[in-house]
Amino acid sequence: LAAAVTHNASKPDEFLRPGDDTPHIPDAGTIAAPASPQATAGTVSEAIVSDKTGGAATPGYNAVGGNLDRVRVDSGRQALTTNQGVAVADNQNSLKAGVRGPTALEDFILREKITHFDHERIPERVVHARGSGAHGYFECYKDLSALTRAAPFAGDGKRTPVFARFSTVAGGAGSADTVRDVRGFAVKFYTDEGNWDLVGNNIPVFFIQDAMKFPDLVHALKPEPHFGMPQASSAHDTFWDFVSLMPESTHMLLWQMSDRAIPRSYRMMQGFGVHTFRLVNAAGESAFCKFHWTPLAGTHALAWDEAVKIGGADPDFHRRDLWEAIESGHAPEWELSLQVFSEEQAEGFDFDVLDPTKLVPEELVPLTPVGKMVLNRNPDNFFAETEQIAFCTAHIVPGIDFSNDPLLQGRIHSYLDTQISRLGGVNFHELPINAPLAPVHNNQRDGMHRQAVHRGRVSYEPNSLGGGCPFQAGSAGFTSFPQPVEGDKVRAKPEKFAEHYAQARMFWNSQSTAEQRHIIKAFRFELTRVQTPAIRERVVSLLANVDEFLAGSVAEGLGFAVPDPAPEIGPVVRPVYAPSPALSLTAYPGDGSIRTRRIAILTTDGVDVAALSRICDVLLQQGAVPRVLAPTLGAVKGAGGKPAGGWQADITIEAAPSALYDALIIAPGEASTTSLCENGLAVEFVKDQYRHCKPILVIDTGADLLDRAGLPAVLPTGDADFSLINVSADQLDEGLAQFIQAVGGPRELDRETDPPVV
Ligand code: HDE
Repeated sequence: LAAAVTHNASKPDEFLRPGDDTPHIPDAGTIAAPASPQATAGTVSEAIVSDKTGGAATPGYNAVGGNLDRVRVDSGRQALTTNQGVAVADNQNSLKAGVRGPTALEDFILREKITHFDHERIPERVVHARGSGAHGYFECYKDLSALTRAAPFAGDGKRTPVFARFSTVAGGAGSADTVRDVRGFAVKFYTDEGNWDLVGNNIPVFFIQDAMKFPDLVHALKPEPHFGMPQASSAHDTFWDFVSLMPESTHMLLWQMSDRAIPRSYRMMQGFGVHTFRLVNAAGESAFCKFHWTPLAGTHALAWDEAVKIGGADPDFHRRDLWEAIESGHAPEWELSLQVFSEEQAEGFDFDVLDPTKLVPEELVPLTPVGKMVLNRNPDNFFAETEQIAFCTAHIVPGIDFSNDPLLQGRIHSYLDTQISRLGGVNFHELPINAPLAPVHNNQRDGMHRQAVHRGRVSYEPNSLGGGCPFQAGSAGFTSFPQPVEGDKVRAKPEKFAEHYAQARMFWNSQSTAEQRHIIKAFRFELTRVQTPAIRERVVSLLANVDEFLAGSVAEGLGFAVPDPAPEIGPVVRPVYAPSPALSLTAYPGDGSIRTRRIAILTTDGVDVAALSRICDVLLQQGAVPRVLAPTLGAVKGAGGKPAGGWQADITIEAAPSALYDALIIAPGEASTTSLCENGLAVEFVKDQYRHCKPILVIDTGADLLDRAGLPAVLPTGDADFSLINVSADQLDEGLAQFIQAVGGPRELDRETDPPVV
């Protein structure tokens, strides 16, 4: 026995114990070079490869990076240790009584390792469990001190570090990104006067008017309790049962059934603070305010069929997209705008600004751009940062204050409370990602996982033994806006809360024809999944109060006649709104650039190598991400089977289906096209690109694949299809120019028919 456990350097093979001789520092290993020549010039794949070399984020890249520096751990050239810092000689074998004997209880190394592992998971967020985040900064355009004393707005060009987290609502932490759902849009500002969290969504209104109903809403939305299905989906009976009995949900339902709920990217969606907030200046004057984030990349959505297919092909689609955009240097940006209005103005509106199921139309109060957010650094560690970040609507700073919106009032409580079980105690604010950059001094003490080492004997105030410190900040500190309050203590709602359909109708009337089509189809899909006929009918009875055509189309798709409109509770004054163009996704096309857009280039042996090189060069110049797809990995050969100058497939057609790309180019080459025409996956690829209304460029012989896929030459309307570009070999550059314009513009939604012809 003694011989077996004693280290014997002269018999290295007796027991397999790597590293038990001298400390062994392994090589970093060879990291595969990017597959194709085009991948060497600043593309996403290159950025990811270089990231794998373990390069640490540049210290000081933004201020919060500095804050995290003190806790960053890089284990390069370091020996493995226990959590007590004791070097571990053998990380392969547990301590045994004889090589074939039982494991010794004294093996503190094994026990520490397994115990830690057993407790690696923490509860996921009860909602918004699935999310992705990044660091960056907010830059204020102009000093806004006349309006608010909030630190981020306190100077021209002032920068405040931020961490933003985007999320779905319903699904668990491991669910797919592209499900139909509202998206969370939460931003933590590490201001020099403390942390301010703007915890919003990508839709400006909400399902319910009062916090009292939130647990009911979430219970109805989450997987049904008896069998735990469905995951990450609202298409089931309990959700629709609940909302069909809550007419105040109708406005939000229209947004949720719109393309907003299947964004192309987190980088391409708006964000909204939803509630009415207050801004307060140094003189104590206050105005109401709504917060809007607008993506500079424009607002873009997926097609539903595409979103479903991406869910299978790459459930991390949005997470990967955000990560890759930042790694490749294309930092996403959003402009922050305010809608500022006085209390007197608010009283004149025909809706109540405290009602979170209503928005303030831009026609009533225009948007004022005040700054921009740039997300330029990925987290070092998903768990430490994205998972442990704790947003809280109660985190406000001097210059920002709450309104009496009853939903917001409930949120102020919930977010701090939920962290106590999620993050294991009251000291979650000390986790590096949550710690403010502003100094923290108070008399709160102890509790689980306390990090701060408070010195001195004083932990109370007032005190004389500590010189009265920490002292009250007086007017320099946070002071609640002294809003006069009167009235009986009641459980009730203000009168204007009773009207539920006017803004839903405004939203509907503001949508493009294609957007309306998508809303109808989304209702049809969701309600088809509902098993209880009475619930389907009740939902349509809500829609009957919004628009006849909408209700009629949904009812027709479900196979019943439009029921009577849902009855009103009491007499209601219904305002009439003109369409508001800002409510359509088409209002924010972006700058027309194709930066970060993923372009599939279908090839196989026999491809025209010169054309392939030209295509990739042009796309890379535009900042796009071209990917060479072929039936198998390995070298792609040119005409006559000649080696094609180092061209390799980046990925196979089988491993990366059509839905993962924004656009398609079928590379020319006679033999290549003939072989692709025989490949069902390639044909399917082309069909899906067409069905999802994405640009397709075919050059020369590539056109055969269009015929094989049965794509119509013109749109169902009879008009030319600008996004289906078919050019001869000598028109390659003209074809590429038109293709780039099509990729940077909106999708060709006129291709859509119901059901699809392709
Ligand atoms: Fe949340 N919400 N919520 N919510 N919410 C949470 O907090 C809650 C609401 C939103 O990336 C939870 O830390 C109540 C509206 C986002 O970490 C929880 C009510 C809006 C995130 C919670 C609402 C949101 C959350 C779960 C009604 C848009 C994710 C875990 C009274 C303006 C933040 C957590 C992140 C997360 C409660 C309604 C947005 C339980 C009680 C309205 C973006 O505290």
